[in-house]
Amino acid sequence: MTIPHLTGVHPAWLPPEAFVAIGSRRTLIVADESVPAGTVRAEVADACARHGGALVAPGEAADLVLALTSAEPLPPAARAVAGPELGAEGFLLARRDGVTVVLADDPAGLLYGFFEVVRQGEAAFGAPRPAEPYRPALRRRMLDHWDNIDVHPVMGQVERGYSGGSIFWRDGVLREDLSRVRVYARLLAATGINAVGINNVNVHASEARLLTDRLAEVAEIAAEFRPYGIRVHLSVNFASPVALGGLDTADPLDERVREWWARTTDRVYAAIPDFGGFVVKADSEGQPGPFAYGRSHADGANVLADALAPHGGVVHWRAFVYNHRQDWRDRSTDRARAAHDHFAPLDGEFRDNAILQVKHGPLDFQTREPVSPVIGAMPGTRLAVELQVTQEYTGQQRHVCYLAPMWSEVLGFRFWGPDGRAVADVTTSGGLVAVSNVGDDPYWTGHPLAQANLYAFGRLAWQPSLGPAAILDEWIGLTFPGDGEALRDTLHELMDDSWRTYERYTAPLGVCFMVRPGHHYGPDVDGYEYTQWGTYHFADRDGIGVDRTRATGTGYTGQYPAPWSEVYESLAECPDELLLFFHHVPYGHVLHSGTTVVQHIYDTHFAGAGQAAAMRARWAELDGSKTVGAALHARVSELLDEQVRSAEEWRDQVNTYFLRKSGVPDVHGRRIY
Ligand code: GCW
Repeated sequence: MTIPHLTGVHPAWLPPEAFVAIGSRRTLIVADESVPAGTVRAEVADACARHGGALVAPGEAADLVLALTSAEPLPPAARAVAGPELGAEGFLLARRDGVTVVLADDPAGLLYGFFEVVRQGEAAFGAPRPAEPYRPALRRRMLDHWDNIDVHPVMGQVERGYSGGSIFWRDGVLREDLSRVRVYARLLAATGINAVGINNVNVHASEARLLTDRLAEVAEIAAEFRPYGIRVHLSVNFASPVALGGLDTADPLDERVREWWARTTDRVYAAIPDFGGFVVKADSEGQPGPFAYGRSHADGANVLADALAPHGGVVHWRAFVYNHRQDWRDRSTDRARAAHDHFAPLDGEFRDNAILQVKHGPLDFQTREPVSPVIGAMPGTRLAVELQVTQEYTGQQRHVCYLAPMWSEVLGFRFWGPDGRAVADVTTSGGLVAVSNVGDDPYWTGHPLAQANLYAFGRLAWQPSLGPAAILDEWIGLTFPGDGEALRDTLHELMDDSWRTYERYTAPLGVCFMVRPGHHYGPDVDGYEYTQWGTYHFADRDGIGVDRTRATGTGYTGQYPAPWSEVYESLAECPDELLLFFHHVPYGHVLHSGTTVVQHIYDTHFAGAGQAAAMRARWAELDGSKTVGAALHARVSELLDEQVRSAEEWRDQVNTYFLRKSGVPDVHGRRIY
């Protein structure tokens, strides 16, 4: 195998410099050629060819030893550190007697150990250090693409994609040259990702056929991911037995339907023996599902799980099920309740190889939501948390918005109080999934700085306890090697707090939405207020917010265990940043911060837009040609212009709206329209 190097595409966090430390050393690899151990050998050979090092034979002196514990004989440097069991993806990293050792039980562990040495660079060849085991905290670390084969008339080719077209398909067919997919796989493996869903969960007609007569395309894509230890998943349409199989029903309890799924899945595995499994969006926003047959979502998921089980596959079944045809006049229906209402009663009914994939918040990837109560309510179910790396509601890759701080909060949330388990502990077997932000853009992610979100997602899925600033630091060091402290400081200043900055100039205090309907970019305070989507803020002349209490509201707070059921229920205890998610309050309500709700809205919107302007000014001070490159610098500058414009638009619309509604003037007398 050869390592592909693309021209005209940004190398992201794997530029040639990232391989200098390894490529300039003598490296001994003691492993067979099985996948992905063979990849490690090819990687080292490629790095050595560029940087003057060499792959050496057993018995020769080496600076770096990469070995599988099963190798015989194990080189002395490796034998000296061997010990603990490392598991399928774990590895051990040590340095003694001038030799750096990576030891793994399994080829995948060797691959991750190799990329850990890449990440550490020279530091991996410094002072001696005892053997340290590395193991992923979460078993499944997955990216879902919302790619279509065809260009959808409204959504484009990639639904909620802000980085151009699909890297898989073009003009209705699989791309002839898939080397970019291979490079993508390499980037993902370097962050620890081990699964990818390749097509949109809204499965349209052409894409549905990937399961059957277009399966060869999936096999080709899987072949590009395989060398990097990534298994491919397919989003499938629940009604496939009807649409593709010619049956008159997709009832999951109908024997013919079960047989159809089993047979069809057998064929998939005949073509792709390491196929990962299915992803399903059912009974959601118009997608078909088991409700049509009076069956539960456990019935629906289990028929697919049973078809996959003999092959070791899993089904990711999404919990994003709610009534998207709600009447806005109906105050008793609360969309936030829906996933818990539907799924919590089914706990324990899902097969072991069915994973319930739950959006991190109860609504829809908003800038600020509480953690979905479903995650704390299903101890007998394998749960995966779903995040959006693609920035649908967080600036659409036109705004700088580094999302790792939000994700860390989610993963660290403790449903049962400070001594209870965190979200990351509840999801170890199900894992972490995110919607990818990648397209055929030369920078991969539209906004070059949005690469950091993709990188951070993988790293957090591997080790949720990593700090967002530390991850950003890694990303900066790898992506912009040798650019020094000034660039590092600038990027931290721009990015560390950018999620909170975005929050400041958009929807306040956890009230959510206020975006333009349809494309979801930019402000429209009442855009969704009188629609069917169940996303309301209820602002009137006296106050704002959604009463989700048990006492007087929708009862949503009761979906949390104590202490949160009490904390969120209580106006006095509810955290400021989520106040309007849980309570309807007068504009004069005083927050813990000491200001009133309406004054908080004015203050944060002026501050947020001001911070966006400060980010632009900071970036302008940077000499692009001497640091990140002139082209990247120019692209970010242009995007920052748009971010500043958009932040001002948000500020002025939101502030004007609330001044007009409430009649309460800004105590600082700033300009509101
Ligand atoms: O956030 C919403 C998006 C839809 C998406 C849906 C989902 C794929 O606006 O575009 O559909 O969520 O997660 O299924």
